[in-house]
Amino acid sequence: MNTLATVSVEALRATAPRPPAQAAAPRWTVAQVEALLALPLMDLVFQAQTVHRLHFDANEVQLSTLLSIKTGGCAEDCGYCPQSVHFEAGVEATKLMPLDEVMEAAEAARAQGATRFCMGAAWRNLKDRDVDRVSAMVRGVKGLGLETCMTLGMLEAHQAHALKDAGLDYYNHNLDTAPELYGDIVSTRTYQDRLDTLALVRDAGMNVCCGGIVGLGENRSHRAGLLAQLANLDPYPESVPINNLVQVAGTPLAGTDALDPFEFVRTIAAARIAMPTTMVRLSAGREQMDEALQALCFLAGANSIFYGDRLLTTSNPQAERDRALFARLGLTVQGRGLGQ
Ligand code: SAM
Ligand code: DTB
Ligand code: SF4
Repeated sequence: MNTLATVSVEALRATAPRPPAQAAAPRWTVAQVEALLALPLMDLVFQAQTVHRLHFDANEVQLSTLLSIKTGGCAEDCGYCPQSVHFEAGVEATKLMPLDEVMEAAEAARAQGATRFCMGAAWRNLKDRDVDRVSAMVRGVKGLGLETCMTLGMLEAHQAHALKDAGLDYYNHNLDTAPELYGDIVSTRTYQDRLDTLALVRDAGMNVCCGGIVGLGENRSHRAGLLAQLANLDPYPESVPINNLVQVAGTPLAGTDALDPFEFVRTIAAARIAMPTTMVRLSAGREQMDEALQALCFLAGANSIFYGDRLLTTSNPQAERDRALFARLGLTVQGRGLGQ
């Protein structure tokens, strides 16, 4: 009798010699991302749109609304941020917002058509004394049928688990720029601190929202460095916000030469190609972009925006104006009907 015929493929695989364990090779090198960024724009956008269509409805956009639940007075010194206590940017510090006000804002966001509600606090790190209050916000907002996202600074493992237990869907924590430029932009924490919190978020079972900010005076190689870091997170983030610096007087980066808008489009396109299934969010800086540029960003693979007239401390296009843009572009809203 041919015994082999009765042995399952699984059993054979289980006994087969295994290759020696190797560190996983990075999916993307900085040079590879830089080569993408250097493509002729039409080729790059075509490639990004092709990848986009393999995984998404190319005419659909997802809407997230932001709420600053604790503004200003932040101990960190991120050179782009008006909420740092180190700079005079005219932002008044507030205490943590009461639950009923958060619920009111979330209900308004839902009524406008948002499907995700992102709550941001200007904290270096979450304190144990605030865990119950932010957890109550997660439960409340989730109870409205919205996806929940929070960005509260650095976390410890038990805090990440508490947020997950409360039902938090996404935690936003950006790498912001390339590792080698990070120290020029922020001195009060390290790149590794950011990576550590991201690992805790992942370990606790939450979705990761992690992106960056361009227009800081970085070069193309830095933008490639940021995207390679993001794409090589294993797994890569489910959401990747790409922010264009909103220059606020009083912050050290105010007065930086504005980024060429086509470089911004290239960054979006390369993010789409390097992270094919992520939601690429066209984030801060939309108010300063015209509608044709935003359309080009959607063509390059952006499929999510911050929606509502405020970001955290700065302004964002009016919801009505965005709805008119969706109608003009024939974009539908994820979870809603055309242009609603
Ligand atoms: N404090 C938390 C932290 O830094 O992780 C959460 C809030 S912080 C405001 C979230 C992100 O907003 C930053 O990582 C940065 O990418 C973005 N951001 C802050 N100020 C900005 C600005 N002036 N223009 C564009 N993006 C900005
Ligand atoms: C992200 O990447 N961008 C958002 C959100 N995550 C928290 C914040 C943008 C802030 C823009 C400046 C402000 O309004 O203060
Ligand atoms: Fe604080 Fe976040 Fe602003 Fe940095 S970006 S100063 S951590 S609020």
